[in-house]
Order: sequence, then structure tokens, then C-alpha cells
Amino acid sequence: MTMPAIDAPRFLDRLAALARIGRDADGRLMRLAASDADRAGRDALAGWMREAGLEVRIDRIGNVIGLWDPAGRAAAPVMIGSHIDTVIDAGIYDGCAGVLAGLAVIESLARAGRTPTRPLALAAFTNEEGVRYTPDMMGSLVYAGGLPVEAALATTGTDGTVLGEELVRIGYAGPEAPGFLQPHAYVELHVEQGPVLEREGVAIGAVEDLQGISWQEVTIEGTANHAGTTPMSLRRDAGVAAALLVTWLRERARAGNGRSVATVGRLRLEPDAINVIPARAILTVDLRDPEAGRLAAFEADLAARLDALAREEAVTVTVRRLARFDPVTFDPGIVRAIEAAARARGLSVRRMTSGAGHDAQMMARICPAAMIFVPSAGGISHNPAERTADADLVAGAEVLLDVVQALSGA
Ligand code: HGY
Ligand code: MN
Ligand code: MN
Ligand code: MN
Repeated sequence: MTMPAIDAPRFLDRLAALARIGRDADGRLMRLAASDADRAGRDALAGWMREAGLEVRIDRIGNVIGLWDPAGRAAAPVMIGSHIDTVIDAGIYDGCAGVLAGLAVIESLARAGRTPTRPLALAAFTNEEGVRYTPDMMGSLVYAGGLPVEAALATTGTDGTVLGEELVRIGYAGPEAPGFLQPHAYVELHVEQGPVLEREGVAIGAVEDLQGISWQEVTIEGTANHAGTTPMSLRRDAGVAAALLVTWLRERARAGNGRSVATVGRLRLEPDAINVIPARAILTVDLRDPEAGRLAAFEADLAARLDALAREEAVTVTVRRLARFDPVTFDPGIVRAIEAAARARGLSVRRMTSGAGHDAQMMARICPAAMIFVPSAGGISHNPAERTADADLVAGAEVLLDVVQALSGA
């Protein structure tokens, strides 16, 4: 019986091919969920899955699940996967590395003539990024039963489109009920998207937990008025109120224990004219903390600050919750298997917390789950400069192969 081995050139070539799919007129990578660019990426992935002998099944939220069941066992599958949708002006590794490494793992087992005691399933979840439709990790959240599929399909995007209609339009409104394959276990390879592994010179991260996430949209209503004639004392300036909020968020995050983070990623002023005092500010607030109590305290402090700001600046403030996920602890047994696999290959490994949200945090609701991280150059992600060395990617795929073999008896 031959030893399965990752076909590194094929894995890396596919990553490069997927990286070329979904670029806008300016060359920016933009495979937003359920867009034409996303469809092109999905089509390529489904084609590679079929070439590899997987049965491709699509569920109602558009999750693409490739099933490899050479022994025809109807057992619960070991699932591996991630996502191939991207943020705006994205890097090429976020999500894609995990999906394509998973494909390389299954192909290596098939080439070696292995027959796992249970099927393997490769998942590319819909809308992990949450940029066009919120919440993020939506496809895996629906798959894990955390959001009714009807509610997800009815979601209106930042561009006014409806997710369900867009999935029909791109041909990925599938027939399967989300969660149609309840996994025996789920393992996700992902680039770290942070600085820890590179800074410490460690090859593999065995991710044991993932921080809590809170997404809110804040709308501040002031009064449009003339920039030249309105005395400063008579203004209800939504733009100033927004600016005070942004700086407060940074100070509050810094005042925490050094692990809270706060981000205002979207901010727009209306009517957005040089000589009109902003009537309205619409901004998003992304809060994260590994500890549930601290995240809740940050949210409570934010609510109190918004009340005070409304009084101080004579504006009105409304808040819309976009996403809220508690911290998640992954399966200690799989974390140990990741550590053992890395050490057996002579790779340095350390346990760590994920700062980013991932599909694994949703799958942990329905089965034992854990993640494998590989280093991100400069800790950069959600940026075209995102980069992970080929050797690190292949090492991560090999550890994924070993863990999948341990879980599936392949
Ligand atoms: O926001 C996140 O952490 C994930 O990339 N969607
Ligand atoms: Mn990702
Ligand atoms: Mn991401
Ligand atoms: Mn993610």
C-alpha cells in the first residue's frame, strides 16, 4: 500500500488559477458572495472536484459539498473545507488555501488507493466573508442550524440585492437541505491572517479556540445645514459624532486587556457634500474578544457611549445588529492530533487562538472541529499583499492529510 502524498505542484497551480478568477477592471480580487465572480470561482472548484471523482452536491444556501465515498459507506463523513468567497481587494489565500488543500488531501488518498472507513466531504461554504450579505460565516451557520435557511435567503445585501435571488441567478441555489450530511468531524486549514506564527518562527498553528465577534451598524442622524452660515454652537453634526465614536472605540479597545479589538471598516456621510454639515453618518462596528464577558462588557460600554453621544451632540443614534458569535473552543482531541501530526513531520507547532472568524466555529456547533493555521507573511490578510510561502502551505496540507487519515481510517 503506497503512502499518500500531497501533489504540491497541482495544489499550488490550482491556488494560482483560482487567484486569477474574479478580478475587477482594476485587477482587484473581488469574489463577493453570489456575484458573477463567485460563480466563476465555484464553477472552477466544482470542475476540479468532479475531476477528482467527488460527487458534487449543492445545498439551498449554495454550500458546495464534494463527497468522496469510495467504499460506499453511508457513515457520517469527515469534513474538510473553508470558503472561496473573498473580501474586497482580497488576497489569494484566505479560505482558498483550505479548500484546495482539502481537495489535494482527498486526491492523495485516492491516488494511494486508500479506502477510508467513512466518507470524506470537502466543503466550500457560501458567504464566509459577510461583506455583501451579513452575517459572515453565513453558509456554515445555516449548515450548522444556527440560522434558518429561509432567513438567510431573504437577506438583503449592501447593494440591495437579495441573496436567494442571486444564488438562483448564478445557478447555486441547490436542492439539498443545509446540514444534509452531519459530519463525524470537521477540520479546516487556513492561513493565520495574523503575525504570531511568523514572529515566533513556528510552522503550524493548532487552533484551540476562536474569539467572539460582534458586528453592528450604527446610524447617527444630525441636521444638514450650511457649512458657512451655521455657528458651531448650533450644529447637529453627524460627522463629528461619528468621529468621536471612532476615536472612543480605539481608546476603549486599548484600555481593555490588550486582546479586545475594535474596527470601523465602513463609514459614510450623507449628503456627502463639501459645504453641507453631515445630516447622517452610517458606520459599522466590529468588536472582538476571546473572552465572552469582556466582549459583552465592551458592547455594553458602546451602548452607553452612544446614549451619551446622542445627548452631547444633540443627534439621534440607532443601532442594527449584524452578527454576534460567542467565543468557541475547538475539540481537544483533534487539536492534539494536529500537534502530533506536525511533530511527526518534524514541524514546529504551537496552540493558538483564532482572531478571525471561520467556518469551523459554526461547524463546532454540530461536530468535533478544529483548525490548522499556517503562517501569514507580515501577518497581513484581507489585503492583496497577503502571502503564505509555498512550503508552509504544503506543510499545512500534509498535516491536514495526516489528521484526516487519523479521523477516517484512510
Ligand atoms: O470577519 C472575519 O473574521 C471572517 O474573515 N469573515
Ligand atoms: Mn477566511
Ligand atoms: Mn476573510
Ligand atoms: Mn474567516
